[in-house]
Amino acid sequence: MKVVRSVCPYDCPDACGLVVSTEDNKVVKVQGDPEHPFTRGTLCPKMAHYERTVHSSQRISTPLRRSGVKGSATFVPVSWEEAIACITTQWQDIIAQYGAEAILPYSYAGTMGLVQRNAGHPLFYSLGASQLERTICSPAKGCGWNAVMGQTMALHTNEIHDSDLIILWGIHALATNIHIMHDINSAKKRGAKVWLIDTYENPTAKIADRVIVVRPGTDGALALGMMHVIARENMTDREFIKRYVKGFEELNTTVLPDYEPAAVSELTGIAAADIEEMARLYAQARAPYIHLGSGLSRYSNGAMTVRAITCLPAVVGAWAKPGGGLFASTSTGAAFDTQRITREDFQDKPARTLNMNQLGQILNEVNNPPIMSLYVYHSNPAAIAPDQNRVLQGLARENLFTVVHERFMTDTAKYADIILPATTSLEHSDIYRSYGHYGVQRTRAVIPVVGQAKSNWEVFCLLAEAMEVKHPFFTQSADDVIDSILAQPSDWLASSKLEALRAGQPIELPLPVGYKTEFKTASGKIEILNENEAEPLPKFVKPHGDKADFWLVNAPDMRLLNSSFNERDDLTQTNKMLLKMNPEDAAGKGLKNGQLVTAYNERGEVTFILEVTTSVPAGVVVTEGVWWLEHAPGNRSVNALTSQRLTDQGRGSTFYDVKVNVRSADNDKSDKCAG
Ligand SMILES: Nc1nc2c(c(=O)[nH]1)N[C@H]1C(S)=C(S)[C@@H](COP(=O)(O)OP(=O)(O)OC[C@H]3O[C@@H](n4cnc5c(=O)[nH]c(N)nc54)[C@H](O)[C@@H]3O)O[C@H]1N2
Ligand SMILES: Nc1nc2c(c(=O)[nH]1)N[C@H]1C(S)=C(S)[C@@H](COP(=O)(O)OP(=O)(O)OC[C@H]3O[C@@H](n4cnc5c(=O)[nH]c(N)nc54)[C@H](O)[C@@H]3O)O[C@H]1N2
Ligand code: SF4
Ligand SMILES: [Mo]
Repeated sequence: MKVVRSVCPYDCPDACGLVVSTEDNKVVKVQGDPEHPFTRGTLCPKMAHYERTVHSSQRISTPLRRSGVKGSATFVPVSWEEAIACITTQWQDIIAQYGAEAILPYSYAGTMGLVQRNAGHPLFYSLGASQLERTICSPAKGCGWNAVMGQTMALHTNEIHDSDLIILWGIHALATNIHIMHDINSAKKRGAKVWLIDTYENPTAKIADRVIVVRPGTDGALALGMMHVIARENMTDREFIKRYVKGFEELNTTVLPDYEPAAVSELTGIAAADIEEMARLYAQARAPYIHLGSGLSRYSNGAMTVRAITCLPAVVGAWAKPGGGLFASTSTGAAFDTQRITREDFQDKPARTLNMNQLGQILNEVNNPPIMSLYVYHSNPAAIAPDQNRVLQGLARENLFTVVHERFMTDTAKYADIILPATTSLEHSDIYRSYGHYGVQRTRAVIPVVGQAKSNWEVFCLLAEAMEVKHPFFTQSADDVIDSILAQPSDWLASSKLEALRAGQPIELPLPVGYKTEFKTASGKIEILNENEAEPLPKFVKPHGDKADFWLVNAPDMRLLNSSFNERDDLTQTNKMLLKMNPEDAAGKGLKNGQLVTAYNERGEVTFILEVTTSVPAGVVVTEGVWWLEHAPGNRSVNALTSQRLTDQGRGSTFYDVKVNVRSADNDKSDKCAG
């Protein structure tokens, strides 16, 4: 038996250290790495049996060519030579007729490794293909943070350990960021209180001392209401504000008067007395710490919401207190010279940029040139992109040449003309950083490739050769590229334990002493007032919504990661595609627990299994997880309801800024029979 270190490759802030045991070139066990500084030897239930994904009988093992109708998943195996030749011929014809911008790459974060994730950029830059604006996750969150904090370094999450009030704001931490529980538990043992502020009592509520249920998209008003009370009752930290904050007086005199608790209660659905009490407890805490999720930024007012919340710790001086502050996400971009992977310099002239949230529009509307080929790698847009009906309509276009590089027969792969089999993270090399901590780690393949799988890096090198993109860059291996990055490290990386990193050990990027009050903004202060913003001061803006009865919160599921892990029957056998509804709402509509219901709006209709539960407030319905269509009770999954609208800043997705009506699906069936 061999035991080798690796890293969890999924799009999760934890980026866990793994210890992988292999026997006869097969993975037999996957465990957490006790030496990993953040994850400390534990894993989530998804990865505890990663070997079941790696050696799944559902893995795509050879290249495939379509032999039936698009979407029907009928394919015949072909050789790699045939597959690459087919793509090359199609692309050469398309480029000759429409120009290279008729080719669109589509990728996101099936793997977070820097090399494999970005491996397509050099080729698509070289070809002059359309560029993809990769903003499906949470760019509005970044914009909201930047407006107030600029480039200030993110908190080290071990601050949690010293906090006495930990606010999980719009984050289902037990599912999406479970390793912060190490520090939450130790803080709780020392008396810290935990609050969850969310649109429903998500399963993380069970570790919270207090759950505050807020109306979707109104957290900005809540934050301003809390600041109103804090200012009114003279609970601000005047010394801190004087030294470190710009614009509190302007906020206090021109904005906060509009946010009296009664008015904020109307907007948020939280009782005025609760808002007052929250403000007092927050201001009086020794070291209040806010851990901010991303869900609340996926609204048309997302950046402004995050901006308002980000002002709170400034007003009470939390940053100066050990254990206090606000965590949004870690940015370690400066540690790595990713230009060595992405090679923007390979692009001769600027190509147009298309937004990944608007794939439905892009594929169906006449563009100049139209998109004639889509190359999808480590993403599953047929399931995860908003407005599924439009996306599927586009993917079904007979004249669209679609290539999908995948590990499994996803909803997107079913629409491919050519499928290429992809490696898992244990079959290729990479280097990882995290958006939840300061750990970084290098990995090497642990087992030989399964079947004929190839990594993203290898496939793009093959395609470059076939498309006659002649540059020695494309003759390197992934290891060569990683070695070249580590051979000329940035100052930040060089100041860390570089030898250990090269040897595959998890290491942490060092943080400068006093970083918590080193505010990297134009003024050097926290900018509640920021003249470079269209709105110099934060305020509450209503979310967009739709004309329908219920807000639809479509939150993460513990057992899935976006649409990944749908292949794992051991995780996902039961409770697929539930729609949670409050008992009063269900009674009002004559709906019963366990029955099939249809949620619908102007974009689509989706069948769910109804769960009647008090964990959801009136006027809101909740579904967890992005499911493959084969797991759906009807013929669509959640994203048939979500919209292609973009956020106020950052051109991000607005998955949660959506409303639906709900009816019994039993009637649907009898209608169909009657017709
Ligand atoms: N198990 C699992 N883990 C995951 C993922 C997954 O799908 N499953 N996805 C991964 C990805 S890609 C990401 S980006 C990360 C982080 O993903 P995030 O989007 O930060 O996910 P959560 O942390 O659960 O935050 C979503 C929570 O926000 C709540 N919410 C929605 N609207 C509002 C609102 O207006 N106000 C408030 N206060 N709360 C609101 C939802 O009810 C839900 O509980 O998680 C990653 N980890
Ligand atoms: N309704 C709704 N929709 C959402 C969200 C939501 O909260 N609600 N969350 C959104 C968010 S935050 C995000 S980040 C996006 C994420 O969307 P995606 O990044 O598309 O994530 P996945 O659905 O996990 O799809 C990743 C695919 O990559 C494949 N893969 C894994 N490793 C490799 C590899 O090395 N090479 C190749 N070629 N393939 C590989 C996996 O098999 C998997 O099918 O989804 C978004 N969609
Ligand atoms: S999905 Fe997240 S919590 Fe689970 S093993 Fe991977 S990084 Fe860790
Ligand atoms: Mo994400």
